Amino acid sequence: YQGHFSWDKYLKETGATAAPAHCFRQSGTPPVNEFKAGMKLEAQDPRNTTSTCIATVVGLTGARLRLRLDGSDNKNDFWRLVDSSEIQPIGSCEKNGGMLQPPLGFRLNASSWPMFLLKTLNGAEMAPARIFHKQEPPAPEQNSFQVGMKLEAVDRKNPHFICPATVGALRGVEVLVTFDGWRGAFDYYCRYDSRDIFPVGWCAMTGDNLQPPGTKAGLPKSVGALTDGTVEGTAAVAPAPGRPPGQRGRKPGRKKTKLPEAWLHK
Ligand code: MLZ
Repeated sequence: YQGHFSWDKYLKETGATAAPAHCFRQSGTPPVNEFKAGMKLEAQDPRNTTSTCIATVVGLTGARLRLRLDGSDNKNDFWRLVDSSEIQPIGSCEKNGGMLQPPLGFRLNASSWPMFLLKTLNGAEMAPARIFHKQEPPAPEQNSFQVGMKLEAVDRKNPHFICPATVGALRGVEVLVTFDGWRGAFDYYCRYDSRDIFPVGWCAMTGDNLQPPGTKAGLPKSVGALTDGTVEGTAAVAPAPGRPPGQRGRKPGRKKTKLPEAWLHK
């Protein structure tokens, strides 16, 4: 048994500081998650953000919902915070004069959408309005991140993962999120008020699952010395030819890297 990743030990080991909570557009106490698997709601289609669709909660992870658009396949699930403004109770779209749309990639003929909509809503368990959060937390007034600060961030290529990250650069209202131990393969710029970034300790508070850092590079020297030789060489990092960019990284089935003892609490 490896134990699990400890921010406390990792921050000490790396000599880094956590970005303060006021930098983030997140609530101080995580929003209550009273959703249940199977509940239906309205969500913006992530692939076509002007359209509002019916979604089903197919999973719950901390303060997030795993959503699947009705009429879509199971390859395009997406995750939303329960206090996201992109989810609404069923009926909201119509109330605002809008019309529910089929998801991009609707698996039936477009002409069957009205009947599909009727059927999918018939007898459905609709998430009650009271479990939605009235408002998203307000955006902080300005970008107060600093290069080197640690945070937790959604890996946008693997959005079910929240991972330890470091502010790599600042660019006006944007922050470069660099994932610890992955040599840039998953890094992205986002606005400082993105809902995809969280203060250190967020996952521990919400009960979401925080991934451990990768072990590919950027290890503090003292930590490198503690590894047992199972850390992969840098040669494994370049995207293998023919593998799509979203699937870089460890080949399936390859031996898992052991995390340095210094990051774990037992
Ligand atoms: N399947 C991938 C997941 C990497 C996730 C990295 N997150 C920053 C791998 O193991 O390579």
